[in-house]
Parts: sequence; C-alpha cells; structure tokens
Amino acid sequence: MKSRVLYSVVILGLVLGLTACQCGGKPAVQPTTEPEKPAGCAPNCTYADMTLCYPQLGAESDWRTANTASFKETAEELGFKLVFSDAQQKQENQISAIRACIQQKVDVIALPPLVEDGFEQVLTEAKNAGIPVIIVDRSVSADPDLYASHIGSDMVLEGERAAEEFNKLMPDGGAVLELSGTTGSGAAVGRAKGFRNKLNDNIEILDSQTGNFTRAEAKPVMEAFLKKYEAGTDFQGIFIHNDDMGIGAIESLKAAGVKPGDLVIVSVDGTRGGFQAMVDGWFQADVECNPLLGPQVAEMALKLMNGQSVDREVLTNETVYYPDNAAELLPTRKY
Ligand code: GYE
Repeated sequence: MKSRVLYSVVILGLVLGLTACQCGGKPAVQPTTEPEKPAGCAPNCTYADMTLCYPQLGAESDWRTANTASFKETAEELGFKLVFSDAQQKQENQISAIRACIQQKVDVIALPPLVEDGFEQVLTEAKNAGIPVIIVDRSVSADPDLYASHIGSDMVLEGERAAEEFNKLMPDGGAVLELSGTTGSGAAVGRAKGFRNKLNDNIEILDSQTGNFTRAEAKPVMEAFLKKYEAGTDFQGIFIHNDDMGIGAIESLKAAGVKPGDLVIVSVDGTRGGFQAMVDGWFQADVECNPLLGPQVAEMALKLMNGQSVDREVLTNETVYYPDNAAELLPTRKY
C-alpha cells in the first residue's frame, strides 16, 4: 500500500513536472522538427514587407534610450513596421510582449533579453510558429537551436578590458568595489566574469552589489558602501558596470566628500554622461558598449525573411575611451 501511494505521488509529480515545471530549463512545449520557412515574399522580400517585433526590456539607462532610438529611426529610414514595447525591467512583461507578437504573426522577433534564464518556453513557441528570433544585446542561456542568431557586445571582453585598466592604474595592487548591473543579465554576468578573468592577483574585489543599471538604484548602494568602507583606505577603486550607475555613484561620492581622482573609477558604455565624467576627472576610463544595433538587426531580419543564411553570432567591434581626448570627442557622441 505504502509503495503504491509513493508510486502515485511520483507519477503525479512527473505529470505536474512535465506540464507546469520549467525548472530544469527544458521548455514544456517541445520544438517541432519543421525547418524554418522563409516568408511568402521570399526571395524578394523588401523592408516594405517586414514587420519586426522589438520587445524592449526597459528604459533604465542612456544606453537603453539610444538603443530604442536606433530601432525606431532604422524602421523609419528603411520603411519597415516596428512593433515596439517596453517591459519596464520585468521579464514577465517581456514574455507577454513576445507572445503578443507571435499572435500578431510578425515576420521576425528581435529580443534584447532582460536576463539570461527563463526564455526557453517562449522561444520554443516562436519557433513552433515559424517566426525567427534574433537575440539582441544581452545573451540568453536557452538552446541556440531556438534562435537564429545573437547580435551584440562581447560582455566578457568588456569586463576584461575594465580589469586591464585597473591593472595599469593600480600597479601596486589594492582593493576595489564592484557596482554591478542587473542580476542574472548577460551584461552583468559577462562583465563580472571578464573582470575576474583578467584582474591582477594583487587587486582584491572587496565587495560587489547590484545597482540594476540605473542611476537611482546605484546611489543608495554607493552610500551603503561608503558607510561600510573608507574611500582611499579600505578601497582605492570602483568598477561600475554602466555609466548611469557611475553618475549615480558620483553623486553619492560627492555627498560624502570624495573628490574626483581620489579613486580609480572605470565604467562601461561610453555615453555622453560617461564622457562628461571623464572630462570632470571622475572616470579614468570608459569601456565602450555600442547600443546602435538597429541597422544590423534590420538587415539580418530581412535576410531571414528571404531564407538566406546568417551568422550565428555577430559581435560588435568596440574600444576603450580615456579622459585625455574625452572633451574633444564629447560633442561627436551620438548617445
Ligand atoms: O551597458 C547598460 C544597459 O545590456 C549592454 O544595459 C546593455 C546594458 C548597458 O542598461 O547601460
């Protein structure tokens, strides 16, 4: 009797697990084996035939604002229809927006995923509906068979570049704080990893907290750091995962009486705000991350509609900016 009860519980558990649980990362809906079909207009589809869905993840930073503008401007210039939405940094909103696009039968979905995990199910739904997906900007952990390509920055390389700046600027070692991006996002995970890959052994990461890529959330995190640790004594540098958080952190540093140049601060993005922070003497380097991805994504989306093959991964070519020519470059910055 006991074993029969146990058996039923196991069966029930399996059934529930198969229908409801996505905890193992496996989608509940399995992908069909049908190959992706080109659009009806293929091989002669033009931008006028294209509806591209862009379920944006939020509006948390100047980088994101520039990224949104890039897609909107590209749609207008090339003449395709853009279905745009803003998930306000909530994955469930992003997933609903993707589902709405699938229902609308858009031609291509370009997805900038908020976080890496949890998109298997909805990507499977898109695949089963025959809608190709281009992952844009941050990466996903889902099986690459569920999407056509990834276009974006090499976040690990960005973290490595930041570490190299600290190695140069703190040759005798010391301690740094890390103000990281959205927990679980490809950008934060990659930058943290790259930073640890290349940071010299004589530089300790004293503490690491998330500021969710926003100015508003970075400010109290920096304040809390400054209550816990003495600037210049307990730590000599701060690695900040984006310029917006850097600007928030500067406000907290100023309020605590820390002066520009007292600390080594390296940030990521290369926005106008970041350039201004270099001009003002707060950032010693700014690792570029380019948000202007609209044209590349549109071009690839059209290729997919026409049934042409595309590269599985397209990484943006980027650099590091420094204070010495920041004032000169600032007026030329597009974001
Ligand atoms: O660095 C940050 C934004 O995913 C690369 O997201 C992007 C990051 C960018 O909020 O400013």
